[in-house]
Amino acid sequence: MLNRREEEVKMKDAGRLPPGQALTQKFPVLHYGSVPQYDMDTWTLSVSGEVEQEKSWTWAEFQQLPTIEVTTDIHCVTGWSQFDMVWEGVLFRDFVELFGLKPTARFVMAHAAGGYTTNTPLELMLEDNVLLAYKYNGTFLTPEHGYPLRTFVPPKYFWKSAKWLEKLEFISEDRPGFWEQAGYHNEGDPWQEERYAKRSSF
Ligand SMILES: Nc1nc2c(c(=O)[nH]1)N[C@H]1C(S)=C(S)[C@@H](COP(=O)(O)O)O[C@H]1N2
Ligand SMILES: [Mo]
Repeated sequence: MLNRREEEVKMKDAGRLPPGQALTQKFPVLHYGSVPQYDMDTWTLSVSGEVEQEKSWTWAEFQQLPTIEVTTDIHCVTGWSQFDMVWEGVLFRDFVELFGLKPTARFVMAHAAGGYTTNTPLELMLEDNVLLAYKYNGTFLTPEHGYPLRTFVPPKYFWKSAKWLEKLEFISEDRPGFWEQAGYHNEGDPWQEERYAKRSSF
């Protein structure tokens, strides 16, 4: 096995390490606030806003939905990247078929425990690798990594992947989420190094 430094050089050469990032070989835990504890008998995921049908799923119902596995890299705005992570969950693109979107739906606000939110364009959420993820490396997420469910949006910095997801709100006009209000870039593309907003675009 390559050491961290060798692996970093290899991935940089392969074009897989975005500018200003360093490789980590462990899975860091990072969030604002504390890890929520859920009673899975009462937990639900709900969808609202510009949808054809408002709906919610219990944990048992959610786990009945077909899942896919994706192996991909993630990049945290604080500077670490992790390669070849194996995630499993419901493909977001398939999920929206279950309730239907109004033509006015253009952005998605993910609402998570403790008031954490993050905004993304709908178009991005419909890409190939975007999941409502609940397994990592074949086992359920640990509480600190977002159990039971998180959004998984690997094309963007990892703050766009909301741990402890509770609600998806489909909106017609963009508005900034938690970190986006606090000065992070609205788009957060690691390849463009969109870490912080030069000035607020709102
Ligand atoms: N609910 C919630 N989700 C969150 C955060 C948070 O503070 N709260 N932090 C984000 C940030 S900045 C990162 S880097 C990743 C970290 O995920 P991890 O702890 O599983 O590595 O979670 C993201 N999702
Ligand atoms: Mo982050």
